Parts: sequence; structure tokens; C-alpha cells
Amino acid sequence: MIVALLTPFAGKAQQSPGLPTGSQLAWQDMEYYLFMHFGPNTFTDKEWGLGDEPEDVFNPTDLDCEQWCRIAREAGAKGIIITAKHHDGFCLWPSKYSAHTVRESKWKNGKGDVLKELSEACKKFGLKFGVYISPWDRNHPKYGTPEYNDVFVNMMKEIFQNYGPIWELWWDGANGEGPNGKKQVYDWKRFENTVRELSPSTVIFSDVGPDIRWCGNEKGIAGETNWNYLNTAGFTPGAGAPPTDTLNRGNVHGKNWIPAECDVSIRPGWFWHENENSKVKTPEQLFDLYLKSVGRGANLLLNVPPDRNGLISPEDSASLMGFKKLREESFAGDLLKNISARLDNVVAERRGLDYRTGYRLGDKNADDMSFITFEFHSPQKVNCIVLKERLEDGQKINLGRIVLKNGEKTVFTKSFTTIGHKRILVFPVKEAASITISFQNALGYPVIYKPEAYLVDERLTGN
Ligand code: FUL
Repeated sequence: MIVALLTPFAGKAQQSPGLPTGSQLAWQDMEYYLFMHFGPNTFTDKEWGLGDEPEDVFNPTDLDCEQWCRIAREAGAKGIIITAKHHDGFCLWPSKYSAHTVRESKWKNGKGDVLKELSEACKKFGLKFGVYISPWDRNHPKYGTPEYNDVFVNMMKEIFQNYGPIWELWWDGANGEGPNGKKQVYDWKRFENTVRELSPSTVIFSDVGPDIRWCGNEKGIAGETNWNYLNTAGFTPGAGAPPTDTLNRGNVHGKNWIPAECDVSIRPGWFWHENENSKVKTPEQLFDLYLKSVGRGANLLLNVPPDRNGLISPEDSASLMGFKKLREESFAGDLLKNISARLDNVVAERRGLDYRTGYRLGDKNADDMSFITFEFHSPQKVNCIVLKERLEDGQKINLGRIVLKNGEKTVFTKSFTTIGHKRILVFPVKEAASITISFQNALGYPVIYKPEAYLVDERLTGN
């Protein structure tokens, strides 16, 4: 066994385009965090406000951002991203660059500031704080002119300077104004440069990055094949983005490192609507989404919209807690924990900040097959295998297979393509004496961390 030197990588600044930055790697470890859609739509029962709503409609009676954070933390979510400005243009902070903000509302006599309250609560509860700001603005008088780009830049400056650190910034690509409406030519490069100058460690999301990409749907489902690479040349966020199936899967030989984030709402809509209180997704449905997002190497951004009181509803909170319990129960008791592997064309090494065991595959030749075999002391029931790839040097695994045997008899086989940050493979329960995981056709010499195996409640695996 080779004991490699400790190689700290977190916090590394910009990397070459095809490799992750330290911020992107740290982002990937966040795995699951909450989205909060909150604003005039919460009070008008709309999803897309027109921008002409009187400011006074925004009037949460009992806003408590600490309640949001307490629930997020107890739910095991690592951060919160808030809609600071949705398409209706209403700013949840008293921006100097708009006359359509909390300041113009009766809420707290115009002295309220949701971004201030939430950023402080996130700090208190140890959560990362992220901001969604819609470039599309149906209210701003300058929208549709070059000056609006100045407005947007100035708003971002206010946010970063007054409420930072901002961990993730979310640029929504939606733009409903058609050819007959106002059209804005966005200066995306300037927007990006502004953020880089203000806060180099912030990760920026849009359909095409530059740091995090949209997974191509709003159902929370990443591609079963999911590359962290994407070709972005010639594309822009929004209408100029690549086809959604490309966003869903990435590009195997893509030039840029832009991992996928899966955004999905716990309710049918993004904003809170009373008539959706009975339609909150169940813990089991959320677990299924977890398998299809985090379990496919992406991150899960789960929207939990506060209600008109300014609180997370009991229905949503109960479902989040149930979801957490299912994750805890499912991933306790790793069946491979105390078993050492038999290796063929693989070198084991211990490295990284926590000295996790890694297996370097394709030791002899990247084209040769590599095998990792675990033999149980006695046959075990199993229906879930978790694989993780070390990504500092890129994503390399392209094809693999698991083979479960009981004695000489093969009881189950399953092929897979990518792993990335995490791959959770679920299958019908099998009794197995050994598990072999094989790899071939990798792009270089990948390293995977020690695999894990579980027996998960069958009702959760869809088998
Ligand atoms: C979309 C928006 O149009 C929705 O209202 C929501 O904010 C969703 C997350 O992104 O593009």
C-alpha cells in the first residue's frame, strides 16, 4: 500500500479550465441545500408576477429567518439560496437601484430587509448563504436598455458588499419577454467579472455556468450518465444555452469543468400557495430525487417556499425531517466497512485531508480492466452500492460493472457509466457472498474512494 503525502486542495483559486477549482470541489461536497422562493408572488398566488404589483402586497406577518435556518439545519441541508429578486423585479433588500423593494412596502414600516435577516441567521446556524437574482426584470424602467446592465451590476455589488460572504450566486435563464416586449442584451461577461472581483470564491450558477450548470429540467433529475465537463463556446445562459439533454448529461470531452445542479420544488409550484399544502412531496419522493441527483454526481437544490407568515409550513418541515431520517437509516451500516478488497490492476493508497482509502485504477494500462473484489465473511443481503470518484485531477470513469456472486453463481450484474462526485446504484435485494466492481475504458487513471454497500428499505429503491 502506498502512503501518499497529504495534498490540501480546498481553497485553491482558479484552475485550468478542464479541472475543478477548490470552490467547485467544496461546492460538490455540499450535496444538498435549500432554495427559498419568497416575494410578492407568495401573497398574490402567482408564479410569475407581472412587476406591477403594489409593494404593499409583500407583508409577512411573522417573518422568522431563524426558523428557516433551524429547519434547514435539522433537515441536514447545508445552505439556503433565496430569491433576492424574482422576475417581477421586487427586491427583498432596500436596493438603491430600484423603487420596487421592501423599503417601499408597509412591512416593518419600510425598514425590513430579508437579505440582512437571512444572511445573519445563516451565519448563526452554520449554513452557507446563496442568492438568486433574476436578470429578467418585469418592473425596472431601465430594462431593455444598456443602462439596465449597470443596474444589475450595481445590485450585485450591493448584495456582495452588504450581505456577504455569498457562497453561490444564481442567475436564472428564464426570460419571458418575446419579440414584441422589451428585450435586454445582457452583458454576461461583465456580470461574471463583477462577481469574480467582488468574491473570487463564489460559485456562479446559470444554464451554462461558469461554475455550476443547470441539469436541464426542473424535476431534480440528473442524467444517469453525467459528466462534469461542458462545452460552452458559442452558448450563453437562457435562450442561448445548449439543448437540455446536453445540460443533463454534460459532454464527455467537454472543455470546461461545470458540474450540474438539480433544482426542484417540494411543492408543485416554486412559490407558496395555500392550495398546494396537501401536495408537498413525501419523504419517499424526496429520497427518490436524492438518488437521481446526488446519487448521479450532481447537487440537489430543493425549494421549500416560506408562506405568507414568513415561515416554513409544518407540512414541508415534516417532509424534510422524514427525508433526513430515510437518508440516515439507509446509509448506516456499510456492509463493506471492515472488509479489505482484493485488487487486480488497482493500487490502493491513503491520501486526502481525511486519509480516505483511494483505489487508483488501471495501474498497468488505463485500457486494461481493473477489478476490486470484496468477500463477505458470510453471504449478505444487499441492494445498494455507493461509489465516489476523486475529482481533483478530473472525472475519468466511463464504464463499470458490478457483479454479485453467491458461491460460483452470479446472482446479479449491473453496468454503469459515470461516477463523478457520488454514484448510488440501487437494485433488487440479492444475497451475495462477494461483490466485484470492474472498470474499463477510463479517461486516464481514475481514483475512487472505498466503495460502500447497504441494504436499503426496498420500498425506497424503486425495485
Ligand atoms: C425558473 C423560473 O422561471 C421559476 O420561476 C423559478 O424561479 C425556477 C427556479 O427557475 O427559470
